[in-house]
Amino acid sequence: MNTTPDEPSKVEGFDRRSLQGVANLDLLAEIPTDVHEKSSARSLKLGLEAADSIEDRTITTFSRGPQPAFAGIKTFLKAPYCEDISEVDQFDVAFLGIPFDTGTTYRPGTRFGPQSVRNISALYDGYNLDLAVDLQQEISMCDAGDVFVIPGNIEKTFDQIDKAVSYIMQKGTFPVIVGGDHSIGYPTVRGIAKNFDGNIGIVHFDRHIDIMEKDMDERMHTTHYYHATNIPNVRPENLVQIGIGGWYGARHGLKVARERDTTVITIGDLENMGIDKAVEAALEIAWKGCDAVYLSFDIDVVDGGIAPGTGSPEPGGLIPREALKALRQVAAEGIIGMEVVEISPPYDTSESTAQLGCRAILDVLGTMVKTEQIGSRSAKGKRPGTQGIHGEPLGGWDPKSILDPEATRRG
Ligand SMILES: [Mn+2]
Repeated sequence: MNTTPDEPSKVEGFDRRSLQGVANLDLLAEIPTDVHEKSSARSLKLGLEAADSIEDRTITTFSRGPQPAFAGIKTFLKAPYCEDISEVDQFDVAFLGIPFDTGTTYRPGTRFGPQSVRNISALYDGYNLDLAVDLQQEISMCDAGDVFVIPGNIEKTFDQIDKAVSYIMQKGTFPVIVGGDHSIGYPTVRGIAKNFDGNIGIVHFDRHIDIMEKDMDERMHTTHYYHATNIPNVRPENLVQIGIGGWYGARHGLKVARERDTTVITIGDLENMGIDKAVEAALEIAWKGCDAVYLSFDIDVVDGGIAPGTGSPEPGGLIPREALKALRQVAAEGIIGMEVVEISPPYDTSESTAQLGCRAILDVLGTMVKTEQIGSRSAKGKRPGTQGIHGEPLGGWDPKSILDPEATRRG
């Protein structure tokens, strides 16, 4: 091809300027860079000027910013560690780890999930061409660390998780929760629902239906949606379960789903309807009579060959491109919180499973920025004194857009 870019194309109907990639290059150029510049200045102040032989004088002696990606102390996206949890309200978004795997019924190891997601997140600097967003520039985010779980006691751990999630909700910060096995899916919803005045729907991606009352006599990672849909403002008719199927899953769980009439969308349904349409239908059901939707993403909804680092892998699941697209579609409608569960690093030999969990979070946050739900594009404006991903002051998000902290406490 000897054509220059702006000559008309010989490909019928093709206009180079209509490419998302080309258009987004321009959009990204419009996003300011002042937060990056402040971050660089802060690194220089804290990390000592580099040795004389270094030509790039933004480099420091001690790594104090996002670079090198493989260096430094790994919080999620190298966001500031919110060690004093009372300061979590200074951030739009809080990453919260729940290192708990006592609810596991097969392979353990998800207690190391939050740390593995933090570790691989260092690869990313928060900007994205597909969505034309720059998380570092456009949202303030902290890593709230981990919940103090009680490995020998599921019920006490549930109370700890409920209290932690409630606290972050009451502070008005958007929670990004990383497990842990999926048993945490009950207390996460409990913590959110009791702080929300209105009904909450759930969009649940998983290969497993997870709706038995008990498994092996306890509330294991196969039971959370039985208990979550007993919460008065979390109704089973607004639970949509996407990707369910395969050969692992107790029949009595299916009986509960039938009795409660939850909506089950199999991989076959996704194939038949097409993912866009199936997710559109899922959102209609999840939102019906609700004021908010919670997103639960079990990494095992992705094919076990691509995401092997998980507790109960299953072949025949989604490919990452499909899963991420579906997640973006759910996020675009608005969500009150999200969780990513079932990443088990001991089985995750290439970190691909943790990376996919990290991408799920980035794609959801990027979509929320793009749709002006959070961050500096949000109509709610900036809150002074908040901090950007690498510790610089940045704008904020008015949580009252979806949450009234004074709302009636339930349950
Ligand atoms: Mn599962």
